[in-house]
Amino acid sequence: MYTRCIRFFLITGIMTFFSCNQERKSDSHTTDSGKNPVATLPKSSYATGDSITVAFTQPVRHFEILWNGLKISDYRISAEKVGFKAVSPTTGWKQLVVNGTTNANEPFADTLSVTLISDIVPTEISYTLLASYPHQKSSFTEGLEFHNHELYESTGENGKSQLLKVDLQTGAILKSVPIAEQYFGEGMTVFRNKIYQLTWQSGIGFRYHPDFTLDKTFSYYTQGWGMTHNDTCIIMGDGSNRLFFFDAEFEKTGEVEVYDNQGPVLKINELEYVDGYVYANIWETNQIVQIDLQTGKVTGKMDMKKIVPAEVDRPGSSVLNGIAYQPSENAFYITGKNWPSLFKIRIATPKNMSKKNVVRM
Ligand SMILES: [Ca+2]
Repeated sequence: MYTRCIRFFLITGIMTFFSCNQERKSDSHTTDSGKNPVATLPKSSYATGDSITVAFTQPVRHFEILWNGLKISDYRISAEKVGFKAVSPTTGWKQLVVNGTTNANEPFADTLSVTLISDIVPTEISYTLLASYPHQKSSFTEGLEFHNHELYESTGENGKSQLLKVDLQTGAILKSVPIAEQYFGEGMTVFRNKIYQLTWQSGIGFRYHPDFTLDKTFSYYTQGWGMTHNDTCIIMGDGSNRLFFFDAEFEKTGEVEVYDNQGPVLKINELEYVDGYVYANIWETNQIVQIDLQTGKVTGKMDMKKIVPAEVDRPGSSVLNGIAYQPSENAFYITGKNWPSLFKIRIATPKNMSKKNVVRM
């Protein structure tokens, strides 16, 4: 009741203020309220949990705020501004609609865009190098994944792209299938006993049976970069800060935008899903980020510089690009495009990181 009373007096006060303000302004100029927005945002980027401020350009009689389609009832009013909490489970673009009636009895409905970045400072994740293995220098690695203790790899470049099964100990190619010259191979993953392989800019992917015979092709309307999966869906990146979710027939079922506390995390490349998090190379860097798949927030970062072979540490070409997790060893295997080595590492689990069960369909 106390809160309601305060709100009543605040609203009464702000309406009186707006009315007085209206009278002062009416002598100086006229405003076409049908064209100019009544509700505005002083800034459009906020961290999740921040207070969002909506400013009114003219006095309003009453208003309503819809945040991602839901009416906001808990807000604070001061002077010509209204503030409310940017509550959202995910980062990224959000829609804010403010509608109502001005003191001049003009209805208004303004649609505003808000971008939510992460409110978390990513933890620097440490790791231990456990072993190294040979890796085919001819392999322009675009995808790397274990399935039933066997190592699969997808390679790129037109005329050289392949799907491979590789012997971990020797780097020898145990099984391979080339893809046609016009395609540039990209990420791969094994989902529900089928092998999926993306191409870069062709919008065409390949689905194989376990014996590497082609099952079908599928299409998508963005670039193909990294790919991984969890129990319920395939997860794919396109080089932006977005991860897309697909079912087994490659019908899109959702997406999440990835942000750290500085802004969008772009150039997300090779992917590996482990316990609710996606680990991703950032293209042309030695960095792997840990992404909370439920929220899109980057929770941790790893600098892989200390394992990058000196002879291949060149931007734009032989870059870090391969992450595979072997659950039976709790170990990650890391390599890069045309690297001579593949490294086995174990990462230290940050104290604030919990195993998650993520369901996205
Ligand atoms: Ca992978």
